[in-house]
Amino acid sequence: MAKNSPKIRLVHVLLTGFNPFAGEPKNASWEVCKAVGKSKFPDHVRLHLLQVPTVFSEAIKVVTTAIDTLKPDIIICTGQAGGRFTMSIERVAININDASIPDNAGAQPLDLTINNKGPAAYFATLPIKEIVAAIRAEAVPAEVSNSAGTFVCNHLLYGVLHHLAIHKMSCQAGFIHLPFLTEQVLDKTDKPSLSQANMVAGIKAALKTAIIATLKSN
Ligand code: PCA
Repeated sequence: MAKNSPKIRLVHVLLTGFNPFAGEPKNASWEVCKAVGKSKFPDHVRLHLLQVPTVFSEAIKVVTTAIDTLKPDIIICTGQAGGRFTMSIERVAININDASIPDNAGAQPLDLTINNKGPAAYFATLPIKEIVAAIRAEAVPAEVSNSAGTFVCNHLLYGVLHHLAIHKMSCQAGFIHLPFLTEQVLDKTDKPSLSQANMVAGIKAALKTAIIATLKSN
């Protein structure tokens, strides 16, 4: 580094993906996270990868424990949304568990609040519109999504945002749902997919956007 060049502060990024569920051998989100983890990032970026169990409560515990240890500046959780066409940047998490299938521990909560003292919803704090634009600039389909569902992904996003709110931790946090990987739909003629390379490029664009926003804000 040149003698008088300004020092860029370290940015810690927590990137999570889920383990396989619903009988699928792989979860697109974790496959993409692993591949993103093999990419080269600038020296001031520390990327922390975490695999999250597709289990109610456990998912929140695992991620909030990592947040308390790492104190990340940016948290991007990802999950698979088989059937979606685009990378979906979630705007909001709602305070409800309403599972149409059991989680990986066999629990299937119906119409239950996640936290009976928490608000009805939390908004993600990532720059969601900028992230959509950055992913599209990589020629990868992306959109803002106004529902993360009512299964473990919405549950995790709600739990993370609630944890940050009650501990007054200021960081950018949000969730990106990913379509199936192309390799997952070879025998599913009615399901859309994106390639792993496209989704890796999309997540890297999302990370870059959030990192720039973080550095600008302080
Ligand atoms: N997708 C599920 C949970 C785990 C995952 O990858 C969801 O959309 O809730």
